[in-house]
Order: sequence, then C-alpha cells, then structure tokens
Amino acid sequence: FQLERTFIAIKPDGVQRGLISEIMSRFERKGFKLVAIKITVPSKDFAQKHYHDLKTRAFFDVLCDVFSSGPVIAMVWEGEGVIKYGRKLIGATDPQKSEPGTIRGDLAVVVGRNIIHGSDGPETAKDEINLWFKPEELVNYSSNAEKWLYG
Ligand code: YYY
Ligand code: MG
Repeated sequence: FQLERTFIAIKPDGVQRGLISEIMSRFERKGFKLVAIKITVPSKDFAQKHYHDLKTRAFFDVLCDVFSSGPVIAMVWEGEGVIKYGRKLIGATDPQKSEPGTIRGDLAVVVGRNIIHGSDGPETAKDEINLWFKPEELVNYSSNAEKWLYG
C-alpha cells in the first residue's frame, strides 16, 4: 500500500521571489511527505513537454519561455488525497480569483506569474512524476508523524 503522490513545482518567479521555503512549509505542515526534490533550469523543449496539454493555447509560448527562464524546484509530495488537496493549497489558476489562505491567493497577483504548478489529477500526476524523475530518485521512507497523522 502506498499513499497517493503528486508533482509540485515552484516556478522561476516563485524561486526568484524567495518563496521556496514558504511554499514548501505549507505542504510540510499540512502533513504531506516530500519524497523527491531537485533544482533545475528546464530547457524550453522540456517546458513544452511539461505543458503539452496546453500547446494550442495562445499563451503557450510565453508560458514555456517563463517556465524555462530560471531555476525550478521540482518535487513529489505524498499523502492521502494529496493530488486534489494540493490543488486546494495552491488555489485558483488566476491569483485574482484565488482565495486568501491559498498559496497563489496569498503570494501572487497575475496569472502569468502564479509561482507554482501542481498536477491536476491522477493521470497527469503519474505522467509528470515520470517526466521529471527517474524511479530511483523517489525515496520510500516512513516518517514518525504518520501514526499521528493517520492514526
Ligand atoms: O493548472 P494551473 O497551473 O492552475 O493552470 P493551467 O490551466 O494548467 O495553465 C498552466 C499555466 O498557464 C498557469 O499556471 C498559468 C498559465 N496561464 C496563463 O498564463 N494564462 C491563462 N489564461 C491560463 C493559464
Ligand atoms: Mg495545469
């Protein structure tokens, strides 16, 4: 039995604004477990692969330019319901519509600089984890908090 996993990335704007630990702490304090992490500057080609679902959208090229413009923190977080609840922690795509208390609601202003990415469902989570990480880069471990988080 393994808990659900999702792919989360702090985008170059979030990294450059010094929000790495602020963003990570929200996932960590909630009770989700970090099982993979790296810092990397994605190539534009890689950005296009990551966002392939959006290739027909008008903003696709600019989106991929920004995404490949600097370091990204790529992570895999694990926990019960982490895919859906991770999206809730992140907030709506447009920070003007994200609720206060969410990452984008509290820390971002415009959609083109919304600081964080999170997988939107089980299929994309699987695909994105496979795109960004080799299987051996995912760390299996138990944390002492688990019995207090899950009972
Ligand atoms: O999953 P999420 O990041 O919340 O939104 P998507 O619809 O997948 O779009 C990915 C990314 O594209 C979004 O985070 C910002 C950018 N974007 C944009 O620049 N303008 C839009 N109208 C919609 C999305
Ligand atoms: Mg998306």
